[in-house]
Formats: sequence, C-alpha cells, structure tokens
Amino acid sequence: MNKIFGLAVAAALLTTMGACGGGGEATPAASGGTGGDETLTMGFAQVGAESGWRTANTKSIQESAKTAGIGLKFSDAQQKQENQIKAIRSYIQQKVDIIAFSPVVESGWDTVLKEAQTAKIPVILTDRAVDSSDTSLYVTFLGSDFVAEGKKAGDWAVKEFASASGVKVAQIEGTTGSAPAIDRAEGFAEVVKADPKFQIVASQTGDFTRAGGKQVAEALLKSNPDINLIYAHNDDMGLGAIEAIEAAGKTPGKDIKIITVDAVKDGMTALSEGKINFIVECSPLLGPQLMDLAKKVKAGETVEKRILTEEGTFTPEQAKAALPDRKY
Ligand code: GYE
Repeated sequence: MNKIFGLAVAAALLTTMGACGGGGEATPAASGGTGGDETLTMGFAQVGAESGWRTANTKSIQESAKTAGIGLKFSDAQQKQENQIKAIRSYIQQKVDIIAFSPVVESGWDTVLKEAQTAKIPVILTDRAVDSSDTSLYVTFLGSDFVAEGKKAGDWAVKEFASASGVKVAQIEGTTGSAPAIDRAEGFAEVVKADPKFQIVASQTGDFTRAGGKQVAEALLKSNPDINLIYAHNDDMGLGAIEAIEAAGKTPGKDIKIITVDAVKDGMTALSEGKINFIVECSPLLGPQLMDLAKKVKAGETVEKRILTEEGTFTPEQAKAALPDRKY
C-alpha cells in the first residue's frame, strides 16, 4: 500500500518544465536548425523542499534554466534516496543530454551513476557530494566547502567564548549521511577540539527542517538545561530551536548562543534581532553556474572537477545591513 502510494507520489513529482513560453509542456532538445535556442535538455533530481535554502536553490535552478534556454525536467525526491534514484533512471530512459543532481546522502550512488555512464549521459553534481571512489562517474561537482563552513562556525565560538571557563555545546545536525552534515560537524569539531573548555554534550539530527530542529532542541533543553551554545547545521533548524528555547522561558541569543549555516532571509532576520548570534553563509544560487557548466559539457569542453562557491559570514550588524538587498 505504502509502496504503491510512494510510487504514485514519485511519479506525480516528476514534473517537466519547458524553457520557453508558459505552456508547461516538455520541450524536447532542438534537433539542430537555426530557430530554437533550446539546444539542451537537463534532468535535475532535487533533494526535496526541506529548508529555505532548498527553496531558493530550486528557484535559482528553474529560473536560470529558462534564461539559458535549457529544457529542464525537474523532480523533488522528498529527501529520499530511492526517489532520487528513480528520477535519475527516468532521465536516462528519456535520453536527456545532462543529468544534474544534489545527492541527499553521500553513499550508494555507484550503480545508478554507472547506468548513466553506460548511456553516455554526463552527470554534474551540485551542492552535495558523493563518496564514490570512481570519480569518472561524474564530470564535476559544483558547491560549497562544508568543512570550511564548520571551521568558520568553530572560529567564531572560540572568539566569542574567549573569556569563559567552560562551554557546553549542543549540535543539531543535518540529514544523517549527507555531505553537509558530515562536513559541517567535522570542521567545527576540528576547531573546538583544540580548546579543551568546549564540550559537545549532545549531537542529534534535525534533518535540516524547522520542525526537526525544534524537536531536537526541546529534548535537549530537558536533558541538558545548562547548555551555552547551540550549533545548528542550517538556519531552519536554528529557527526551530529558537521556538523551543522561548517556549522553555529562556532568551535565545543571550541565555543560549546560537550559530547556524545558510543565511537565508528568515535566518538573517533572527540574526538581526539578536536571536541568532552568527551565521556562516552557504549560497543556494547555483543555477547560473550550473547552466553554464551544462552548456560547456555538452559542447565537449573540459571543466574543472571541483568548482567551489565563495561565501562569507554574518554578525547581527552585518545582517541588518545586508537584509534589504537579500534575494532569498
Ligand atoms: O545548508 C540546508 C539544506 O545541502 C547546502 O541543505 C545544502 C543544505 C543547506 O537543507 O539548509
């Protein structure tokens, strides 16, 4: 029953988007000629719609495909690897020119990636990495350095608590097994481990969602009421934690300091209000670079194997200044 329902949902989610006009019909790749500028079809298997970051990322991909004249077939896997694999297989069957996807977790992709390779369809990874040892299975990986993000979070904590004698930290992790959850934890731990006053007293997944962050924080506040710092792997989980802290009669940003990653509008607003203390930026606006890469790959040009996005950090003052122009 559940399986059938799941299949139906997955099928319904495999929507197609034409790049020109508003007809909503799938537009096949142009068969040469001079008229249409749509020369390429991309199948994109998105993770889901779990966070503000993801919503902005999806918008960026859909809009830039239109601008670039690329026919986009888009699917939302609802954070389930099996749905992403199904979507990729359906793109292989449809003989798209390029497959791009953001792998929900790092492992378990080799079989489907080999199927794409056999069908001679190049794969571009965006946002999240895979742990396959065979790097010939994808042409390039475009996205952030999540370990560096974790280190930036740790660096801020070390400075902020410079005069404290002991710091109890609770970590709210992203989706278990995902590249950003693994790497953001690693980067942060590397920095705070060097300073013995930091103690990570709890570390649990909130699956990158606001509801998940709230739930984890509620339990945390009961088991460890004396925590000084929450490090949440994204804004949404930090925002959920704020709700839990306020419900427990404490002041977020004061009684318990909060660091998050992403810098989406809602996170930046909470930062400007002092409820979050520091945000490490992670840009979701990968669409234009992805479309550019797709065109290059289709044209047979070589592209770099790893393309990094550049990001900064925000304090409350910087958030106030940046908010009026923030696009997401
Ligand atoms: O930080 C989080 C989203 O993979 C970088 O996924 C992305 C992360 C982002 O759910 O908000």
